[in-house]
Amino acid sequence: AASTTADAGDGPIVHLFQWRWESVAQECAETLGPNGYGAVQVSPPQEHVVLEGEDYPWWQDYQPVSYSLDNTRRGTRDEFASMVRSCRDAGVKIYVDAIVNHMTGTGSAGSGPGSDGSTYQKYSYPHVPYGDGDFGDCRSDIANWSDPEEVQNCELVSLSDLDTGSEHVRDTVAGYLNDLVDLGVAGFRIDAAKHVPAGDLEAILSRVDEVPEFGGRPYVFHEVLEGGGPESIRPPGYTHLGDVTDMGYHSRVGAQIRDGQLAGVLDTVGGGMAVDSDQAVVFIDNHDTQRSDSSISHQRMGERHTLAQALTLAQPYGTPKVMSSYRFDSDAQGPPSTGAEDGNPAGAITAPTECGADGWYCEHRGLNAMPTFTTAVGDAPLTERAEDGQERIAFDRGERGFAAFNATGSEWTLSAPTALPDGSYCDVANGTVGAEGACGSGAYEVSGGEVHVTVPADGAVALHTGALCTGG
Ligand code: LM2
Ligand code: CA
Repeated sequence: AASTTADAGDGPIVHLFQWRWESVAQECAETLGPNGYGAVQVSPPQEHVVLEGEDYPWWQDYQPVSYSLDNTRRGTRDEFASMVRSCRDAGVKIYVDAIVNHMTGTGSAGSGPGSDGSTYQKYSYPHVPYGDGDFGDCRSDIANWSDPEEVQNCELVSLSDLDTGSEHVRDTVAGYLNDLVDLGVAGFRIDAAKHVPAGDLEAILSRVDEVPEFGGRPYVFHEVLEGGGPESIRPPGYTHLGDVTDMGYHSRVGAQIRDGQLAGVLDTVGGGMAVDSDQAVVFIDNHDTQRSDSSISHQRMGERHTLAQALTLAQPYGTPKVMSSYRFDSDAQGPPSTGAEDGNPAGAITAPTECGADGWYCEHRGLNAMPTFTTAVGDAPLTERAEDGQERIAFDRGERGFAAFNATGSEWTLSAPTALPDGSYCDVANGTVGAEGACGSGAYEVSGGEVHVTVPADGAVALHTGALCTGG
């Protein structure tokens, strides 16, 4: 509803999975702002379990112990606040992955203390405070995934399920979100939204303040996995409360690009997606699918994955979210770190300033200034301009952009008609754009409604009216 949440801000989102706050701040200033990103999705910032016995898996973050922002694996509250300011100064918003459905689980999770020293047990979190009565009556795992009662009131992988129908829980969760908004956080990914009744989320979001710096309500997108059952627990059941993640984009488009079916992608995004374009957040992969369906990931696809994310930024469906991740040998493996240290038992996460080193992929850097294309073309319609088999396509976006994609092992040189005005354009898929209009990579001429480009093997070329080559 327009009353509870804002529309997507300008520009694509990048998920800097497991990055420390100080590294995110640096990346905003040096890379994300200049290359056109609108926002960063950061890892959950609240106090979390610390699982030494499990070798500190990444998923510690998804088991909240309290809503303290201090001393998480990613830094202090001050570092978090300073990151929000640095990114804002670079024109980049911070979106927080907000866990509102549950607190900690069982088994290896033990009973604390949490990352900020809070004691806890399952169903008892004195630092919040939440007690036994703040959790639902169903204290067993979801069994029937088509039954909204179970999906929303029983436990997701045995995580203690908050009674989001209660005033105390609603006020407390809204208090956490408002603390973040006060620090300048401009949006939220609502984790496990499928497991919270839409009415409860509406009650919580209606208590969330406007973001002071940006004006208006925070932008919200809900993590709602497709599956059986009625609409109330599927993506369409949440679109009145913000945008929703479209997993079908990952599974369908991700697989098509992996398999070199680029022409088919245009048919897929042209119709039959789960929700309307302006309600969807789309991605080739996320931190979950990388592990559940690893065939569609940078680790498996390499350059083809870069192409997939570039094409996602160029096509017209949804708000694109870019994944930026690290190499892993086992699903639970945490981010690259220096090992356990005093005051940081989970180990100091390394700063991925030198991407490629230490296992950080930094997929977003390989996309160069491609996010500027997304913003420049806006909702201009797609017109196909060239095709060479299934594996090579080129299209216009109105009169604002032209892009070509090549999922083969050899260069593709083509001449294509285009509606771009005559001029010299920076290739934003392969280079950045300098302040004085200097292209980081080559430039291409558009003349008389035609353009001649050379698309690298497993690569892209992208030109748009916001990146004219006017400098040296
Ligand atoms: C999500 N979206 O809706 C996140 O994207 C996903 O990464 C989260 O699961 C999930 N919801 C809950 O927030 C991750 C991870 C799970 C992990 C949980 C909790 O994928 O494997 O579960 O976080 O840390 C782990 C264990 C699981 C155990 C559970 C509770 O893997 O075996 O269940 O903790 O102790 C007994
Ligand atoms: Ca629930």
